[in-house]
Amino acid sequence: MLQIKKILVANRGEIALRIMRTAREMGIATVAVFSEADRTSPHVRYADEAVCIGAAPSAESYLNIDKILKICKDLHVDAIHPGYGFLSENAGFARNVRDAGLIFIGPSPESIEVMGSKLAAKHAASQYNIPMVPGTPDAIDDRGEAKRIASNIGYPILIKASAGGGGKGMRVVENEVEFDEQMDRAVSEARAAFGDGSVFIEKYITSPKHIEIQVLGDHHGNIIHLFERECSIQRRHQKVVEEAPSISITPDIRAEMGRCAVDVARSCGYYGAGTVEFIMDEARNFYFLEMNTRLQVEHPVTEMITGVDLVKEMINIAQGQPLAIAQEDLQIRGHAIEIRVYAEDAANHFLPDIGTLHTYVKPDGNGVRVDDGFEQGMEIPIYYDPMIAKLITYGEDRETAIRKMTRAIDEYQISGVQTTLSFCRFVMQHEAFVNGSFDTNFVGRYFQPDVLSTNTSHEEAGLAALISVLLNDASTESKPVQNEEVAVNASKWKARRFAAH
Ligand code: MV4
Repeated sequence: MLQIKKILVANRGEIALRIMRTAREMGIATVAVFSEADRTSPHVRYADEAVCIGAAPSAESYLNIDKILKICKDLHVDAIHPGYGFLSENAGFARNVRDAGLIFIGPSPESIEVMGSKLAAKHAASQYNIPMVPGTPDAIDDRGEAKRIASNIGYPILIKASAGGGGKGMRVVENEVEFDEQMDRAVSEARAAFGDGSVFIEKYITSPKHIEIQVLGDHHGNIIHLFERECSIQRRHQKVVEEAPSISITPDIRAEMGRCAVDVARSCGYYGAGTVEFIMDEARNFYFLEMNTRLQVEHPVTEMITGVDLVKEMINIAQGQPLAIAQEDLQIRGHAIEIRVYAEDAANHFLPDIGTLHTYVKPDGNGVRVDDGFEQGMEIPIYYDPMIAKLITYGEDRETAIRKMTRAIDEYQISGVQTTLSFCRFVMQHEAFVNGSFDTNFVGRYFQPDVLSTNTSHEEAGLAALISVLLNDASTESKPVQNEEVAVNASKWKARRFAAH
């Protein structure tokens, strides 16, 4: 049996540390790569070896494929774990890794490619009996025909980019009058963001719950699922609270959704860890949306309720071992909730709030897990995702997990930057969250900044927006700005960065 002896983690922050910890438990040596902004990061100190790969911007460091492969060669690395984000769903990278004679701890480049296209994913899944939202099976090239299909489905409909992710290139169309205008927008947005203007239509499910299933597949054709995660509490496609199991599904739905997820994975010959995304409507009909071919941010809640170390399984799979767990061996034990602690000011339009962690004291105690990559005194770099930590609580049932979360949030001491902790406390105490009657509209429906009763400043937001226009800084690999709120967000980073120079 092949034995991985040294893993390079092509990532940073909490997930790099998370992966290295499991590697160490398995007796595997670790190599960290880091940018100039991350020189003092815990993941760099934790690793057995660490190499600086370049300047702070990701394009010059964490996304530099040639440099990463060169380091692997120089340090006799056997395998690369990509974590999430960065190169994790880059089929070309997975192929480069394979061609360099190294092991990519993840799925095949072919699986990444198929699932990276929503239309290709649907085509693959259509070999099996998997419910999908009514819509067009292919990219739209004839608008007349598309409009006929839309009126057959019934408005509102949703136009989606096949290459899309995170809601980009997505447009709701309320009626046929709006069709052409929204189609033009979706196509140009998709072309700008992904270099691919292919779009398709689906019936718009207005109040869905977002439920995803964790799967594991090995190189021998075995695929299992590790139940669901409920991820409906999100804001502008950024998840804020995740939990397992979901309060909204029955054992029968769970079994059927699990079967569907395994079939989706089977449809592309999947191996490694993956997540199959579904939406569920008010009548509890669920539909397959897409598959994420990476380890996800919210994987810890699944680990807590199953007792499975997902990174360990990923490494064993990559070594060619058959899955040691059978579907029948798995059961749900207890309840886990994760909140994402972002350096954002929830009371002020969730503006990213960079700065120094003057105070940073983590909660602890029974049923509390903190996955983070920062320490007191460190600065939150402006170049990357502003997530400081993931706070996970585990208890015998949902009520216990919620109580533990509220207690842990209150113990968490962070000063120097504003965080989403107070917002998460608001969620934990909200009746709709507690009784499970929430969907993906939760934040928009129930949250107004003044419920946090802190320093809301519309003036500051307006000023930041103005500075944004004046600066027009193109030095970051920023995503296309889609709406006013995102523009304001981007601007505060720039304003602060500007002030620092
Ligand atoms: C949908 C939908 C309603 N109807 N598709 C958002 C991102 C992408 N992963 C799919 N998304 C959605 N697709 C149909 N036919 C609503 C969403 C959606 C959503 C999905 C999951 C989690 C949060 C969301 C927030 C807004 C919209």
